[in-house]
Amino acid sequence: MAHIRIPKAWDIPEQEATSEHVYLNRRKFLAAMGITAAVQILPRRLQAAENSLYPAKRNPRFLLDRTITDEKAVTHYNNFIEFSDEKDQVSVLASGLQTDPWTVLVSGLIDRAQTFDIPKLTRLIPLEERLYRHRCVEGWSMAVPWIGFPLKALIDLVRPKPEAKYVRFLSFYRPDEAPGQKRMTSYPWPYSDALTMAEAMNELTFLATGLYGHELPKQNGAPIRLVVPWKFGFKSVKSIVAIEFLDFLPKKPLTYWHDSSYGSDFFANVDPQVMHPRWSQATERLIGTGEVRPTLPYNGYGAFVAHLYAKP
Ligand SMILES: Nc1nc2c(c(=O)[nH]1)N[C@H]1C(S)=C(S)[C@@H](COP(=O)(O)O)O[C@H]1N2
Ligand SMILES: [Mo]
Repeated sequence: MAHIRIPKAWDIPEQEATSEHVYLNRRKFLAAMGITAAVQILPRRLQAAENSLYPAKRNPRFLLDRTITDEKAVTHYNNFIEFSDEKDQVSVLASGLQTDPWTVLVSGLIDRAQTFDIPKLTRLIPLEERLYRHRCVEGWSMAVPWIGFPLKALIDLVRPKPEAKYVRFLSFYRPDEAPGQKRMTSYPWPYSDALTMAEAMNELTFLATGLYGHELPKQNGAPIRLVVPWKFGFKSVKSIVAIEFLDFLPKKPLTYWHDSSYGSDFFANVDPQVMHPRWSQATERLIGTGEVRPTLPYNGYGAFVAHLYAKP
């Protein structure tokens, strides 16, 4: 974690006492002192602190070549097959998902398996906002202001063993809360996907807990989802309950899109020259405006990731 300067919270002038950074710094101060019990006996203060995590400060390193997509479009045009394969139904049906409490089990090739709840994670790792392009294999794209933290920050915390070659992300299996899961019984639930360790450690690879200045809505993968902006959207697993470090790549389950031979290799990097079996990927349609643009290699993130795939 970055070095934290701890101001003397009790010295802060009255007029600043309710501002966001005071809450943030107070949390960091308590965490740095190891005073988690003090936080637990102050549930209302804690809640205030949770809310103050949003909005988070924008990281200026990640720039867009287009305007941010209208929030309404991002939250009402969703792929989330646990609920429905109809994009406009997901936001309605996802309301049945119970996201509080929620834990993420981190296990596999690490010294000690650990369970994190979302407040614990967001207390340990500072949140930031990043503007990323999002490209679905179906040929549409969005530009989203995510809030979260780099996956690398979590990896640094749990310290996987050197044998770890892959990281796998698993979503929930709750057919009683997710009508798509109940109906589509032949699909190998839970939804999952994986990255190589090098991909997982790349600075772009992000775990999002929010968007547009607030917590993630359920339809976008609350309370925590992956965001891998140089790959097709299906790699960005939503509503993660488990993260595993592995030294092999499990054959099944991968994703719906892999398993139903939707025409993607394991990497699924955005590439304008590789055709989907049924359509060209040369262009993309921007949700919200309908504008059509040429698809960029690695979705425009080649400077960050092309070296990962360089042939010797
Ligand atoms: N658990 C889960 N994660 C998922 C999916 C899904 O069906 N279930 N769909 C993927 C696909 S195909 C895309 S394009 C993105 C869509 O994310 P969004 O609705 O937030 O735009 O989520 C990805 N993550
Ligand atoms: Mo997608």
